[in-house]
Amino acid sequence: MQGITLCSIKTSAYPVCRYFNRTVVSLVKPAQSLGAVSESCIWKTNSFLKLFRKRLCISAVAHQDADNLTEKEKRLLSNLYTGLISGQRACLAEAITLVESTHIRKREMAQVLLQRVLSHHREQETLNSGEPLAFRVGLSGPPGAGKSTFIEFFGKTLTDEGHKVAVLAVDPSSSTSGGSLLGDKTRMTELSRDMNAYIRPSPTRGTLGGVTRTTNEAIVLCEGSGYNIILVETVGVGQSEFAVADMVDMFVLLLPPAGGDELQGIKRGIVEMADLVAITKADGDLLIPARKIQTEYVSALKLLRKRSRTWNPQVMRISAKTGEGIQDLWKKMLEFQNSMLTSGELITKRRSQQRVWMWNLIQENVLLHFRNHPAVKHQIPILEERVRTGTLSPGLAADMLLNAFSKSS
Ligand SMILES: Nc1nc2c(ncn2[C@@H]2O[C@H](COP(=O)(O)OP(=O)(O)OP(=O)(O)O)[C@@H](O)[C@H]2O)c(=O)[nH]1
Ligand SMILES: [Mg+2]
Repeated sequence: MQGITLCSIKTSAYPVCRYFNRTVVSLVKPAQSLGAVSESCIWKTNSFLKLFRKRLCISAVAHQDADNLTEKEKRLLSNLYTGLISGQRACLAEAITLVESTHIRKREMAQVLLQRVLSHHREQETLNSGEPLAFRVGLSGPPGAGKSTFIEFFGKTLTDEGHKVAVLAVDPSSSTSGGSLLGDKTRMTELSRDMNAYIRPSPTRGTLGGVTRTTNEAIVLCEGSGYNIILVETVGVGQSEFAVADMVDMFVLLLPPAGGDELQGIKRGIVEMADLVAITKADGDLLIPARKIQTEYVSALKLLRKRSRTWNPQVMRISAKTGEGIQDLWKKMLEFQNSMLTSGELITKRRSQQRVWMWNLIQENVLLHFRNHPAVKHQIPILEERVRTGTLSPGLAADMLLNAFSKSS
């Protein structure tokens, strides 16, 4: 009975932690003095209170940051936060727009919001026995591999099973073609109408080949809004997939059944990162080439360095046209998730990803600060030109710029 009471208080008390702290103390302390509460219940209560105090500290940090904000901004953030965690799509969209903003004030607000969403996220994870609430999957492949068509089919399969799916489409090609994302939206017509799916193109600016710093933050916001499967689509032509691999639990490479030449653009390093390779369009006339490519990749993967203690990358065939192989692919993905969770590799991976991401942000910001610093800004093109024409060594040019920068900062 006491266990049940404690458990139900636990669940309902999270949103009102301050009240809970007081309530539990006032309920348990007198009962304890009367000898009506067992040792184990007291122990559970104490550890739970410790957790709450920790939670209050996290809130305090967020509140400290929020102190710089005006009342109006605080109200706006509060509404956005409440709407976001209760699953309102409009609030999620607005929150992602806020984190994508380059406006300094808005970035400050975005950080306060993110901090709150992260605290909420941590609480939810604690309730989930410390296990991640969402499965993050990166999907990459060369242009035209069939990524969007696959996501449309796969996404529908997942929402039919009751999942909430968020698709973050990172598309570096859209800045040049100007309409690729529009194309994606029309290719994902069914999924974009589904109330349990949310599709969001990422802006193309940023230093990581289309993946912006905000993709990672958008993942956090989607999870805070209750999406439990996050698909991040990238075109495998640049650095973007390396950056995406550092944000997701599983990295899936989609390859069309094309000859060697067409796959030249796919860098070996990308194949090395794949936890699963899916040969797309395995239907009709393309079935035979798909089988051939599958065999080639099975042999190729055997030669690659093993990245996980428990998982061997697999090669599968799928068709988004006939649906063939897509359920099997999902089963394999769950198998991967399970094995990574059981071995503890998933948690370790997520922790190291956080660290990598922090350094990515530092690098990006330090470089931006350096390039725009008045002491070096005008020197850069002149020295670059001298290095290019061979009148100055790269090392000397770098030293000159760094010296000018450090003297003036
Ligand atoms: N036969 C067959 N064709 C497919 C399949 N999936 C996609 N296609 C076709 O392949 C072409 C490219 O598909 P997309 O889904 O747009 O490919 P993508 O990888 O998203 O392309 P980008 O976003 O431009 O990089 C389209 O003409 C699709 O109709 C499939 O399973 N079978
Ligand atoms: Mg696409």
